[in-house]
Amino acid sequence: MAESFAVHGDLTRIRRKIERNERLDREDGLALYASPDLAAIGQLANEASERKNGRRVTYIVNRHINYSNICGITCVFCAFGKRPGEADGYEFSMEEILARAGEAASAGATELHIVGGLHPTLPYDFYPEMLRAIKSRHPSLHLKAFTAVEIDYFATLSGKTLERVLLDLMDAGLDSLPGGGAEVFSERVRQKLFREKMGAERWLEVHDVAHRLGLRSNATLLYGHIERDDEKVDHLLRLREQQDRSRGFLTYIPLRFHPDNTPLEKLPEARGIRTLREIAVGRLLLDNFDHVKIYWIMAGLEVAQIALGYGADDFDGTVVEEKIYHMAGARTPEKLSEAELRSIITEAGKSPAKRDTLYRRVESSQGAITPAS
Ligand code: V47
Repeated sequence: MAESFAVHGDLTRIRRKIERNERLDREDGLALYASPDLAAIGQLANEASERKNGRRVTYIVNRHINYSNICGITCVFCAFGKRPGEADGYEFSMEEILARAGEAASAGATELHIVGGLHPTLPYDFYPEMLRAIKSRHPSLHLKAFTAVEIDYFATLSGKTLERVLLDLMDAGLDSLPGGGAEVFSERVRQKLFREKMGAERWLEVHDVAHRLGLRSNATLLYGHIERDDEKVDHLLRLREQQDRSRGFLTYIPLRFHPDNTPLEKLPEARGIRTLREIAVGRLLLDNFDHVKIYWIMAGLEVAQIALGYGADDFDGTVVEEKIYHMAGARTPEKLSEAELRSIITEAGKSPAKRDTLYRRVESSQGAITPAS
């Protein structure tokens, strides 16, 4: 009984803080994870989302290109990366990459999302050459490429600074960075699940340098494995501090862990309720992020649609071909049409709006343009 009063009191305190435009703190974050009243938290998050973006829910026509899954390191949670010589390892040729870029451009995509493993033998020059080859053929495609982990690896590979690597890639056509590789900013979890990979400091440093060079980027959190609530709160607060400093994050994307085909496959899969809470808590703590994205590929379509009432204002995307989650057992399809995206958003009571990577409106041939609110 005493506990339920305390929990109720927490949400009342949090609501008051939000009404007074006061920042939520670590204690509030912990209370949001602990509260049984997910509906109330979702309502607060939906209101916060609508204050920023109205009833508009954006979507993007994009395509993912996972150019290779060959990777020199092993992360316990990852089903995508394969050691050199291992079965299921693959590497697209430049022709295959360009063919996918060409298909994306013909299908009306405005963005390519390009990521791969940490390939042990491809030379540094391969990466700027890949971007340059795509950009010279499709100058209007926005190239969102390489997670902070890849950028850090390119710096090691070339002996260059992060700044020099990013400048080389920008010169070749890089337009922004995706948000992957952050996982959970917890040294405890890193030691258990991804000890060969960079830690929080370096992930934040890559984004800091990128923002200072004028590149925008995204931020993620991988949830539903062995992480604790306090570690997720700390992760979100570090993202918020970084955003206060460098202002370059476009969107926050919580990513649901898929355990199949990994050593963690006995872990129970996080269900929809957990996804809705991650979206809502992210929306409430990250008051300096304009957008919260639901990535339907990992959340599942039904939950992704409901997340639009729990604080998500962006529904990513047409995607077309996806390997990271599908090698880890995701049962979602790999693509959606623009018409399907619009209908999912409309059915959720929101107003669909096509965007480019930088969240500028793009006219849609698929339906009436809804006014920006
Ligand atoms: O960093 C790896 C995650 C991420 C698994 O910026 C896994 O717009 C679940 O970052 N189960 C890559 N997740 C994907 C990513 C992303 C996706 C969509 C949009 C954007 C964006 C970024 O996928 C990795 C890692 O956190 N991941 N293995 C797995 N078994």
